[in-house]
Amino acid sequence: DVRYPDRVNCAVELLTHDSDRLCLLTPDGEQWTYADLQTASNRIADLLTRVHGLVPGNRVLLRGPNNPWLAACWFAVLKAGGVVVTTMPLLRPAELTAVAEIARVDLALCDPRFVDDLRLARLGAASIVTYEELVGGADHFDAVETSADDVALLAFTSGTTGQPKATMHFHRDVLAIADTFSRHLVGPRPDDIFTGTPPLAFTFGLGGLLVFPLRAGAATLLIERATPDELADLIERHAVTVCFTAPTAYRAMLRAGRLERLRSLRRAVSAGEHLPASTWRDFFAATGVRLIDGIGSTEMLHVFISAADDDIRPGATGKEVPGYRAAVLDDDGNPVPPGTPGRLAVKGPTGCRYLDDPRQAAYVHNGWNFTGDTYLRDEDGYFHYLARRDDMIVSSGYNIAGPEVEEALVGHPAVSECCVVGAPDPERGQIVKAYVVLRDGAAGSPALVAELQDFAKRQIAPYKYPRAVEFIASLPRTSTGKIQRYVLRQRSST
Ligand code: 3SK
Repeated sequence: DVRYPDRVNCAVELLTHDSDRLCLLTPDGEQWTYADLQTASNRIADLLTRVHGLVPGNRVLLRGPNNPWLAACWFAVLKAGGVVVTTMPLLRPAELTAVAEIARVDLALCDPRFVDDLRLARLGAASIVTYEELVGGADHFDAVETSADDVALLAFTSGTTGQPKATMHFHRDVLAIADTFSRHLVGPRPDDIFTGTPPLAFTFGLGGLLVFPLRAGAATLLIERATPDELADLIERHAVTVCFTAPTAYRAMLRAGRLERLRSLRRAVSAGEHLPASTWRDFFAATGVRLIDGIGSTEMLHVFISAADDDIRPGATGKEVPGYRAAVLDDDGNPVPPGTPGRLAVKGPTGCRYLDDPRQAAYVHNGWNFTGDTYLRDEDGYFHYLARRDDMIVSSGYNIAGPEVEEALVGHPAVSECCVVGAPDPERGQIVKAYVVLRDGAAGSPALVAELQDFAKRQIAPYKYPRAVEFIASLPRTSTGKIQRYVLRQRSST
């Protein structure tokens, strides 16, 4: 049930558990109980209101890596009735300026190790308070009785186009993502230990590493930074049971080997990018864990199509998460027959509300949120990802989904990862071009290009094979790890 009382503060709801249960863990062995987090966030909320003049509705920028301090500040701002604007730790001054201007922030709380770039940003009248300065607050704080429809978060998306937008999410939305996707697909238990790599500033990480574990009274290991190999070590050392990360990290863990380190995992969620069937199968064969794929978006706050356990069909994203409806529509907004590609549209308890941004009209119409993805729904009701709408390549009249070609190429032993885009071509309009990152030890050569082209032709219709292949050192990514296809599209057209 995703109906909540008119007055609800999600921070209060998430912290209402046995006070001596373990709540936050760190790789260094710090352990915070629910009582510790309650007290730390009360102290900060008290200081924010008493010393820094925060009033309900004020917007507070948070900057720091995933750790208990960031979590305590997140809860403090919400308890004080403020709006949290969590930023990616990797953002540089110009990007922080854009966030502060769009969100019109009133105050910034910052990890002292990350304050230099924030000081170089233009924050208007907002002052910066570092965690070290957050001392002397009272242990007790009466949380503001916010309305369920008060804005709790401004989450930023730069999408894959580089143009930042703020999305507004209410207190009830924060609870709804836990009571839909997490409850029905992840099924957390109070004795679970969660971990993963996405920053709390990315709503995939916020849900998976803070909201979902705490809604269930479970614990979460907050990691500031870890390579996939280090993540596997931490999973073993802390007997982690639920992991949230991206397909790239699951593939890297497979390559790193020693998969017995993942023995404690009972759930592993993959999102942020399409999960190829080959990655799902390889991970299952090596660990016995069935990856839970899902599509979510910052606009929808979290995952709205997914599948778990026996419902999983590798390669398909899944079905609607209980509470959500999804459809595949044509350009006039009519449903297309099963098996036909179209625009993915979704509605549910959460939805897109851009802050002061005309792009709202393009995202939401007739109550449907148009995510910008091209999908098809099969006869059994499973949704299959084809491409982002602007990733469809039209070559000699054929529609080709870049990710399908990528999926074919990543199965080659020399390929670590790749991105396929359309490159302008005078004869065909566009040709399929693959940017390929090779595995350590493999070397790019004309012979390897020909081999990759043949390899692709053996798996997908030959007209989809990459007529051009370029080897590159790494793929350009956003701070949330999504491939910036537009950068490669631009590169391929120059
Ligand atoms: O943007 C995404 O890919 C995403 C996936 C899952 C949950 C939340 C988000 C923002």
